[in-house]
Amino acid sequence: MKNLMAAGVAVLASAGVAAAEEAVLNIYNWSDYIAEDTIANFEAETGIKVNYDVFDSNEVVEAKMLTGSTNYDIVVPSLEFMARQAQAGVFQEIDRAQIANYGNLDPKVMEIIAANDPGNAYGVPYMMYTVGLGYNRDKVAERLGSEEIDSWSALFDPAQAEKLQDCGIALLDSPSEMTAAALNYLGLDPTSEKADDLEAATELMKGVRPFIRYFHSSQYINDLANGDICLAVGYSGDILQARDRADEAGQGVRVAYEIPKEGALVGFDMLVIPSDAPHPENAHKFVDYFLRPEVSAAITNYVYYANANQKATELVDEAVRNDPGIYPAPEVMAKMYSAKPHSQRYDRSLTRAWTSLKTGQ
Ligand code: N2P
Repeated sequence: MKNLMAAGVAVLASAGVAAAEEAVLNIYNWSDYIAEDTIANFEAETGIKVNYDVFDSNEVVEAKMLTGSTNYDIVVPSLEFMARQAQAGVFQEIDRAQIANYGNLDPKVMEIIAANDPGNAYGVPYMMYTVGLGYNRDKVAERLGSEEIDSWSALFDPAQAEKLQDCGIALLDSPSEMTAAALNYLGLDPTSEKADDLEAATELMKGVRPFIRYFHSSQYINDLANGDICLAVGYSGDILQARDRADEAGQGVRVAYEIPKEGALVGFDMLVIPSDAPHPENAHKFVDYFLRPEVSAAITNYVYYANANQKATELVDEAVRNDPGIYPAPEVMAKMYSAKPHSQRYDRSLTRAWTSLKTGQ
């Protein structure tokens, strides 16, 4: 009897500890990357209040993570950035025992990710993206003679970029992703860290620098939708969201997304939990909620990025599932490349090259 009592007290005490975590969850995610009701539904169901902040740059996230004490419970870096941060010890391991829906993740995707997150210890894939070209069909047709763009030459060939200068070209303010695109266009390894290759890629971009209106990693969504720019290097779903915003505005702006024939970057953004997260149990609850098929599918349907939840696919709208910009065909996938974590040394050179490109010095 006494033992039973003791066991009961122990159970109550552990329940007390679990309940002691404040009903708060601090999330730091990419902008335009969640459905309208994802957070509200989670809050209503769990009583957990979510503070939701957004960013549009891996470099910004990395600087914060490496400084520590961010107060975030969930952060969403891209895999190649996450890998380096994990090595620096800033994340805690995902506790699968707290995630009943973990088994919904596609094992093939998890295996690919494991190359950069051994054993899938630290991250759960959120969404997959590609980095390609978004453009205004009519403005491009007027200037380049076709309303289809199929090559990175629309950007990297100075003769073509010059023709698009007046209607506005925007580049991602992402040294890693822009430089990889330039390397790939030159026929070089997009993950090369060789000094000569970086110089060649930077020179290529400098050749079209006079025709670039701005460098920014989210502004292009509205600008494409409103017809204020005509070409953007951007993230697949963001450009497809721009296409929808343009349609909804009804001003006749037609936006398209293209994975150029030379290939493009494919990547994964990863849900991770910082080591010093104040609410790790709530973070696990959110990851579990996200991995419900209907929750993953609703986000994909809204933001136009593919997810790695194999049980969600049948719930994804047919138009989304059949959109080659969201779920590229196997022959297109074969031309895609992924990024690798940079060495510190390369990162410094890359930052220097990027600054010199942007400032023109
Ligand atoms: C969301 C952009 C996510 C893709 N707006 C870049 N990691």
